[in-house]
Amino acid sequence: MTSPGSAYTDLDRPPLRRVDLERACQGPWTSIDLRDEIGSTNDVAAESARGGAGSGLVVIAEAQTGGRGRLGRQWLSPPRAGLTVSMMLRPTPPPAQWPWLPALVAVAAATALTERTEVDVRLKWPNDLVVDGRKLGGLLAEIVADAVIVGIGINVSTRRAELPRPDATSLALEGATATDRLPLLLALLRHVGTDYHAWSEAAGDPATLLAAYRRLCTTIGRRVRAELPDGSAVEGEAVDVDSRGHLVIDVE
Ligand code: BT5
Repeated sequence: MTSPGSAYTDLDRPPLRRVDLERACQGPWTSIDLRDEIGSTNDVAAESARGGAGSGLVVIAEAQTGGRGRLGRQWLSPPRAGLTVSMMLRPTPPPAQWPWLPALVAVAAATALTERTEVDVRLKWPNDLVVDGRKLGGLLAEIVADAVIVGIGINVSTRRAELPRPDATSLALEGATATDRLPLLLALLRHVGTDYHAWSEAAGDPATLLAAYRRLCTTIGRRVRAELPDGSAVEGEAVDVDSRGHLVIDVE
């Protein structure tokens, strides 16, 4: 008989256990789907959404064979080295406010990870988790069948040689005081749950969220180069993230 992670060989990377995750089912979280190896947690969550699953499903994979980034890019992570999680929500605020959800999850994730690991996790616009400019995690949000799916990948015990780019990092590499995935995952879901509740109560008004996002966003104040949809590019200083979530660049 096999169960998720039963054949693991790396003692630094124990599997998550279904029984420990049951306590995550509170607030908006209604069910947890823990898988050993799948293509992409976002795809499994999307399939459930299309099948009519209720709001609050969390899909977690120990390994992904087709982890996706944005714009057709890949997300790569060795089995159990990180957290690869998708949250499926059917928000009550109007759909015009739904694009705020990835920012909400990014803020909650940075807050939860910093609280648990003492690593100063910040955001790079739009939704990368970074430590001193190095990429620790990323988010991929999609709207499927009246549901928002926010997927997040976080490097936890990933070693330098396992990372796909020199400017990527993991909590272990940044000297985290804790690298147990279970408490990190529970803290992440708790923070997202609390912030989601507040945002829903505010009918999707992003004011509180935007203030927290601005505090955590290291892109503001930096020189940036932005590629525009028409193929051109602009350079300048990023001065703000506005109330639509757009990065404001001073090109003077
Ligand atoms: C992202 O895309 O950063 C979003 C990543 C979302 C992954 C999660 S895992 C759970 C859920 N299920 C999925 O299938 N996806 C989500 P983007 O900004 O496009 O960045 C992708 C780029 O980051 C790649 O082209 C690589 O250069 C780099 N990259 C890939 N894996 C990485 C890793 N583990 N750590 C840091 N950088 C990585």
